[in-house]
Amino acid sequence: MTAQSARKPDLAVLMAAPRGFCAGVDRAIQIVEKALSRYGAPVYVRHEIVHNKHVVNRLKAMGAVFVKELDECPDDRPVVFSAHGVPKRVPEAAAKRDMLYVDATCPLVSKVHVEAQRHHRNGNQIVLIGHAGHPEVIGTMGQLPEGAITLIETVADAEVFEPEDPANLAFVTQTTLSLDDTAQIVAALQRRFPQIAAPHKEDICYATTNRQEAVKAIGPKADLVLVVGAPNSSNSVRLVEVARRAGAKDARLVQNAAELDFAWLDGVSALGVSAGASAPEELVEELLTRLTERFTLNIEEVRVASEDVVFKLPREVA
Ligand code: 0CN
Ligand code: SF4
Repeated sequence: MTAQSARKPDLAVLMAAPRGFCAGVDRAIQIVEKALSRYGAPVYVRHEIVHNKHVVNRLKAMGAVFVKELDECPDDRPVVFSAHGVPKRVPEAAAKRDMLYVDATCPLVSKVHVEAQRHHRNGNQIVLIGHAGHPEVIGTMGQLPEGAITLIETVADAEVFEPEDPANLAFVTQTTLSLDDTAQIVAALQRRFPQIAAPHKEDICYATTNRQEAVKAIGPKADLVLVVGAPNSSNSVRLVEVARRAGAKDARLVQNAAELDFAWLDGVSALGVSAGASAPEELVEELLTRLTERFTLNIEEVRVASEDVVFKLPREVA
């Protein structure tokens, strides 16, 4: 037996479950696919349908054209709005131009839009807990007139925020935040403004919650946690932070198997693996395949929840 054919070193791999696609992502991708088969190419898509290059490139190859803004689309082709939601002005502009548009906003994001509108009708000033510049935040803030919603990103923001009237105040959140960071921001707001109206049920969605809980379960046992996902994917980036805080010695985001650097695995005997809500399972499988080049994998799934959420498709493509 040569040295090369000697058995590869063992690597324990803890697979977080749930991981990867959520119901909102699944629905958004199906909307683009069905729009392409119903209306033919090109179908325009405003913003990355979900934050994943692999998904976007596959749809591009099928005839989808991705644009930043609606004014880049012709009047006579269908346009799909991404899963993250859009400000009200976007469907309004599309309707004015008589365009056929299909809204792939996740129903759980739309739910937050409805909540914000309800608070506004009730005369409340609204605090949105979220990250500036993220399309979901732009979309949620864009449901109401300018000034109706104040963005709060941190506990420090919550500590200095001065509402117009503390008795008429409500908060909503982005769906993909860290559960723990958000709880701290909410606690600061509730301490300062005990009357602040809260969501009936958490705005952080089930998929974000379950993926973070799963990473918390593997983090303490892992020397390294790899999260498959994109740098502009809020929920994926949160999983890396959650893994570190849960006790993983290191945690990294990888977009695909090619980004894996084997040097990261020096001294690693237990590797955790998860994937953001917009990352296809295929990319996770490719990562495992690349790992088998150097290691004998002992794979174990760590499941904290089962998911059976399915969202209906909009009538334009159903
Ligand atoms: O990665 P995503 O496309 O979006 P964010 O996590 O950045 O919000 O995942 C789908 C989530 C939604 C909406
Ligand atoms: Fe919807 Fe949550 Fe998935 Fe975003 S992460 S698309 S809010 S289910």
